[in-house]
Formats: sequence, structure tokens, C-alpha cells
Amino acid sequence: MRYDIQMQNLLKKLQEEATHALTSVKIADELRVFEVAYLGRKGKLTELLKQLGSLPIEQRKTVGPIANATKQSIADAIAHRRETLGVDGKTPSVDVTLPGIRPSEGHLHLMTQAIAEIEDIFSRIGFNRVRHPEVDTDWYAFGSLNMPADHPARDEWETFFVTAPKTLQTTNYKLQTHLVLTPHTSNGQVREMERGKLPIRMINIGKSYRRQSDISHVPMFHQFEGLYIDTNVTIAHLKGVIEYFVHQFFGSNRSYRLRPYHFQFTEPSFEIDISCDICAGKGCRLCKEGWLELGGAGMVHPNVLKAGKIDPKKYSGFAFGWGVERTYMMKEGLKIDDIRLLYKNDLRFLEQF
Ligand code: FA5
Repeated sequence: MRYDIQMQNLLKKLQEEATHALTSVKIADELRVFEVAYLGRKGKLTELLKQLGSLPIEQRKTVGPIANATKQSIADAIAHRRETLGVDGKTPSVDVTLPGIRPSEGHLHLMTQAIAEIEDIFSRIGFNRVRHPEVDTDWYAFGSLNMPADHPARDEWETFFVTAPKTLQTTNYKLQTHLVLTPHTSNGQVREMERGKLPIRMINIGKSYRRQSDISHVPMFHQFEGLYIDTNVTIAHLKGVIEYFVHQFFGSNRSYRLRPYHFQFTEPSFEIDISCDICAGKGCRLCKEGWLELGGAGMVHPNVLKAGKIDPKKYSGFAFGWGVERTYMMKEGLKIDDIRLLYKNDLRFLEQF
């Protein structure tokens, strides 16, 4: 066979081989090795080209341009590969022996942590976590709680009303044209009674909504609602449970107080305050006078028991509803002096916990 034809075949083969080998090149280092292996001083193509000099002049004239085209084509293929790999050929490759970059680790939101702790504390004295709707009818949010349609006490809950879907709209008082974003978790009281299982020891933790926003109010917050219904339940039981919770959550040295108050659905009623941890009881921007209100409580009103089909002559009970956010803020040493911080989603704040 003539040398020039043989040479042409070799060039063709080399180009095919290079094109194929290039597809398995995945990183910059491999590409550099590949380039040296074909186009380097002792590379496969360079070695072949060196043999060109031994061909007769006429044959060199034919093979020369083919050899140049092969070289160019391999060089172009390398350049193209470099582009697709996104490397400039100069960037140092990844050193797999260097220590890795640790991905930042998240944690549950502070309110999720607080809810889990609250649930756990109450479960230890037999209160079962339950869930009731966070969008509910006027009946469960107000009517069933001894608040007739025109009762002024409703104004204390700055309620968001939403139009009920057509399928729920009826003239029945319980299912009106409006639904509410529950302004408190007390809507779960009569719903729980309607399950028909006595005694009741529930802890209903969920979202509540009110048209409020300032240092101690947010439009969406959480409450935990306790309800205990049995025979012979007294105010002493209520006080005992509140004290148990305060000691578990805040420690046994923390001061709290029950203040007489009025709720339509409990009688007698109280509000519970905790000594403010921001100012150590001196009075500050958040608490004003050294105590922060955490929630309300009282003995379940007979009309509420009746709404839940429970005989008030046989059964009695207590209920309480506290804000999760404020309760958490008052944990010793946290010094969260504005409730809105909890929902700003500022990682500089959240990562401290
Ligand atoms: C009630 O909501 C009553 N349902 C509590 C209750 C339940 C009384 C059972 C008797 C028996 P009040 O409106 O005071 O009560 O709210 C209770 C707590 O929810 C407040 O003390 C506060 O901790 C929290 N809270 C109320 N509104 C907001 C708000 N906008 N942002 C954050 N927390 C709030």
C-alpha cells in the first residue's frame, strides 16, 4: 500500500478514536491529560505528523492538508468540550482531600418547638392533644360560647370574617353565610363536647387570627386551649393545673397571678399573668407594669355545657386558653421583647435558638 494512503487511514482512525475518547472526559484535569495525549510534543497526532517528513514530496502535498485538518478538528473538539464543561482550562480542579463545606443546618421554628413542649407537659397529666378547625362557623367561635349574635363581648375578638362556600350557606344558625378565621381556640370546646366522650381532658393547640399587630400582638398566633370536664371539677383543680404548667414551663421559682376577669363562657373567670422576664418585674415597653398577660381561664359556663349536650347539674369543668407566642417569649433568659420578631423570618434572630 502507498504510504500516503496508509497515512490517511491512520489519521482518519486517530480522529475517530479521539472523538470517541473525548466523550468520556468529565473534568478539567482529564481534558488536560487528553490534550497532551493527542496534541502534546509526544502526543499521538504529533508522532504521526513527524512521519510526514519521510514521504515523497508529491504524497506530502496530499497528506499535509489532511493532517492539518485532523489536528485542527481535534483542537476544536477539545475547545468545545472545555466550553461544555464550563472550565477555562486554567482553573485548578477540585481537591477532594480538602475539608467539605458543611451545609447549614436548620431547626424547627420556635413556635413548633414551643408547641411540642406544651403538648408534652400536658400529656404527662393526661391531657390529649386534639385539633379543631381553624376556620369555623360563627356558632362554634361565638354562639356556642354563650355569646348571642348581638352580644358586645364579640367585639373583643377582632375577628376576620370570610364568606362561606355556597354549599355551607343555610338559614340554620350554626351554618351561616359567614365563617370566621377562629379568633381563639375556644371554638374547640363545644366541638369536643359533641364527641360525646366523658370525661374530657383535651389540649387543643392551633392557630388563631385577629386584626391586631403591635409589640404584643400579631394577626396570626397560636393558642393552647385546655378543657377538663368531669364530675366534681372545682376551681382548685384549675389552679393546680395552671401551677403545674407554670412550674414545668418556667421553673418552680417563677411568679404568676390569677386576676379576676370576665369571659362570657366561663364563670368565674380569670386572666393569668406571669412576672415579666424582660424587665424582671420592673415594668417595660412590652409588659408595662411588670406582669405579662398570657391567657384566660375559668369554670365552664353552664350554657356552654348545655350547648355541648352535657348536663350542668351532673358535670362541671374548667377551661383555659393561652397564647403560645407570649408564653414562649417569657421563658427565662430568652429576652424576646417584641412578638413580631417571631415571624420576621430573620435568620440572624432565629439562628440564636
Ligand atoms: C381568649 O382568647 C379566651 N378564649 C381564653 C379563654 C379560654 C378564657 C378558655 C376562658 C376559658 P384572650 O382574648 O385574652 O382570651 O386571649 C388569650 C391569650 O391569647 C392572650 O392572653 C394572649 O396571650 C394571646 N393573644 C390574644 N391575641 C393575640 C394576638 N393578636 N397576638 C398574640 N397573642 C395573642
